[in-house]
Amino acid sequence: QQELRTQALGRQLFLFEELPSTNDRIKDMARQGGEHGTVVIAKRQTIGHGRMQRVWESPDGGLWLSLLLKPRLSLGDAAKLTLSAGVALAQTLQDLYRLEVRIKWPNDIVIQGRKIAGILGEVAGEWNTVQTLILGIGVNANFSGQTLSPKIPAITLQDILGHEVNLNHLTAELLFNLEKEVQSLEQGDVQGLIQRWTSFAVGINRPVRIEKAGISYGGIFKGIRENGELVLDQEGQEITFSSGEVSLRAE
Ligand code: BT5
Repeated sequence: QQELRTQALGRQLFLFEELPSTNDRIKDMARQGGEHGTVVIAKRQTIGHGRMQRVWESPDGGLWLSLLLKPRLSLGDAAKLTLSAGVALAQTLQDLYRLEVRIKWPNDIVIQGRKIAGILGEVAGEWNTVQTLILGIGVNANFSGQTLSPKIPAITLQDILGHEVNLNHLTAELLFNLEKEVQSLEQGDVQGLIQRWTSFAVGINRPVRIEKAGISYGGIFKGIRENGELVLDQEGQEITFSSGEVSLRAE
């Protein structure tokens, strides 16, 4: 906490040896009126969540963090905070470790084509009353990717760098960059966010394939709309996809 350079994010920080899921714990805190910027970190999670009931494997050595945000944003804009988290995380990994980081739509953080981190945005409570957003961020840091299930195409910072990283420092920089992104969105700079996101995107302006419900769509990945939808150009026809049960593959 001494390393923090933020105003709000991480000023309330709770560290646990083990939790089922940091997202679940911070949702409880949200219900009990937790403050904007509260952070929960666990050294390991026993049932880490991915999107759509998927499992996020969370052994010792990773950064498993959840954040409670009460941003001054409309519901629609608040949903963009998962994009902000992707940008902040990609920028942090690039700056700290000089790595070439990419974001694979909708929100996988990949290095050398393999997933190094994931983001899970959730809404806590009623949007109409208190707008509370939960951001869960998982970074494969100080463990070997071989500890994960063999079928998962993952990579870790330790695999790439050959040594462990300082998790406190990583956390402080991530929260600093994320706070900047939250503030820029609060100031209405959606275009800036889209631009930064696009600069990290896998397959932008290139042929990609989108798999959705067993159907494959080929086309040029033109970018994302303000609402985060992906725009595919199929021979002059634009089609859009929302995240969900959709996956993207660069050709
Ligand atoms: C995500 O889901 O990528 C969101 C992951 C969010 C994890 C954080 S950790 C702190 C907080 N607390 C939680 O409980 N969750 C958040 P999704 O896009 O659905 O990706 C899930 C898929 O990634 C799984 O189905 C696996 O194939 C793969 N996977 C699981 N564990 C992984 C890991 N450690 N590294 C890379 N890939 C993994």
